[in-house]
Amino acid sequence: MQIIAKDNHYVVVGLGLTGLSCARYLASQNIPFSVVDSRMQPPGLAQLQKELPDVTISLGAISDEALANANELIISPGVSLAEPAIQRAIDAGVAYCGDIDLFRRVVKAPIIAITGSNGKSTVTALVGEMAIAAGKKVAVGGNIGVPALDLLSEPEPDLYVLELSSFQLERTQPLNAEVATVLNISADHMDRYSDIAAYHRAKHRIFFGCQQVVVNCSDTLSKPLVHDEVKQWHFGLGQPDFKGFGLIKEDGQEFLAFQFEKLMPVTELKIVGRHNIENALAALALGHAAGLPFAAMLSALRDFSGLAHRCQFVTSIAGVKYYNDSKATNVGAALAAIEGLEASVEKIILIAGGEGKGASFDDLLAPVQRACRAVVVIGAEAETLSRLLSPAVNVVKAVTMAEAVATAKTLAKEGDAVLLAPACASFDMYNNYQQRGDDFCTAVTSLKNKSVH
Ligand code: UMA
Ligand code: ADP
Repeated sequence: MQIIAKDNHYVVVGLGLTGLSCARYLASQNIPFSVVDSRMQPPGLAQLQKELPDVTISLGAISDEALANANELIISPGVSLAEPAIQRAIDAGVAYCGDIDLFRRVVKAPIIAITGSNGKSTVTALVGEMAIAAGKKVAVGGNIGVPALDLLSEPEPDLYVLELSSFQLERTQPLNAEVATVLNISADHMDRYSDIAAYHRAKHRIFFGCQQVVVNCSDTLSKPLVHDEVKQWHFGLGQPDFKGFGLIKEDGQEFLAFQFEKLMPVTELKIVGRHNIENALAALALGHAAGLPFAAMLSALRDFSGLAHRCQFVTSIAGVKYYNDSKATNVGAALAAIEGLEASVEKIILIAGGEGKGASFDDLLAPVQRACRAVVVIGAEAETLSRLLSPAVNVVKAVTMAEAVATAKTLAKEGDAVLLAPACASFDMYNNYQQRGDDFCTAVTSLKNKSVH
């Protein structure tokens, strides 16, 4: 493909949440643009036609012609840069970026930027709550759900807290964040990256141009390569040292701590599991780097009861607790949920399965053998999970979530927990993880109603 002339207009690729936010932003700046999406019915279509009826929209297979004359492509995170038409346009010299670049070009307030394989949303939400408790005007968004461009406002807030995915970061130019972190790295999105090194490279782009970094001292893959003048803070579950956030143990009690100072007993946290203690420490480190006072941060930590679909307690039926961890969309997250719960219950009945994203499930085997009484498998990876886990534990297949929950109930004994932690994406059965979690909660509630009557 030969580029002959640019016609000074932008092409927004993808018409989901991000595409819609880009369209609104470009329209507000009177910048000419068109929109393409490979789907015939992209989710943002009706809204865009309602808000901006004059915009040209091309749906279905993305053509070279639709991209060729663009001044710049603004590519949504769900669209791979390896998509053939995109790749051909890039090879032909068409400039491209993501919504985060458009955002970065116009904002002046400091950004706290958060990525990692797991814990991003929890830490992002926590830092946002900490900033509010400190009396700051804060805008929280990105991969957590509100596209960055929808955060723009006049006057600007004091602070932005952005959750960023590898998909967003892989196409973002230097972000120049005030504070940046990669919370942890474990395999995810292996259907999109050639290997873990490529995924790691995408994540670490978050550090480009940052002033301060927060490092997980127990995850070497989270450590950035940055200049000496970049301030470094760290967090981990061990005893903290200089510039570190960690745990101090005293008289059988654990305290969140900064350097050599105890901050608050761990028992005052409402969020459960060791992974959430790490999340609390990461949030403290990020907030401290951004200048938030400890009193406000600790008050926010005490109040924070966690986000829906993350180790969310649903209800108890006949002495069995039901937990919705639908957001455990990879193996690392499912492991954290199992490990976070196992100490407080007899045994776990795990509901797992869905779309595997090319990951290996091998790391599940030992923890499942140790902590689970049985596993109910669902979705596209049901057979693979069954083959792996059935030598170690009772595995039962179910077709629907209602069947999975009913089966789990028959397998559970008093004192157990039924845990939905699929270790997979939801797209084989649902639109998203929220819908899957809601389906689980509905099935649990209706079982409870039946067992009461
Ligand atoms: N798609 C097509 N053709 C297109 C455009 C998109 O088939 O032309 C498909 C993609 O392959 C993808 C889906 O549509 O499966 C959505 O893609 P999108 O880029 O339109 O997504 P948005 O609606 O803009 O939502 C995105 C993030 N989604 C993804 O990165 C897949 C949302 O994160 C994020 O909240 C939102 O921007 C606002 O920033 C969701 C997510 O699943 C929660 N993120 C992944 C994760 O957390 O693991 C990275
Ligand atoms: P993300 O936004 O990165 O998906 P969330 O905060 O939404 O992370 O948590 C998703 C799931 O990941 C949780 O339900 C839990 O199972 C797991 N998880 C959360 N924090 C951590 C952590 N620090 N380490 C490992 N797993 C975690």
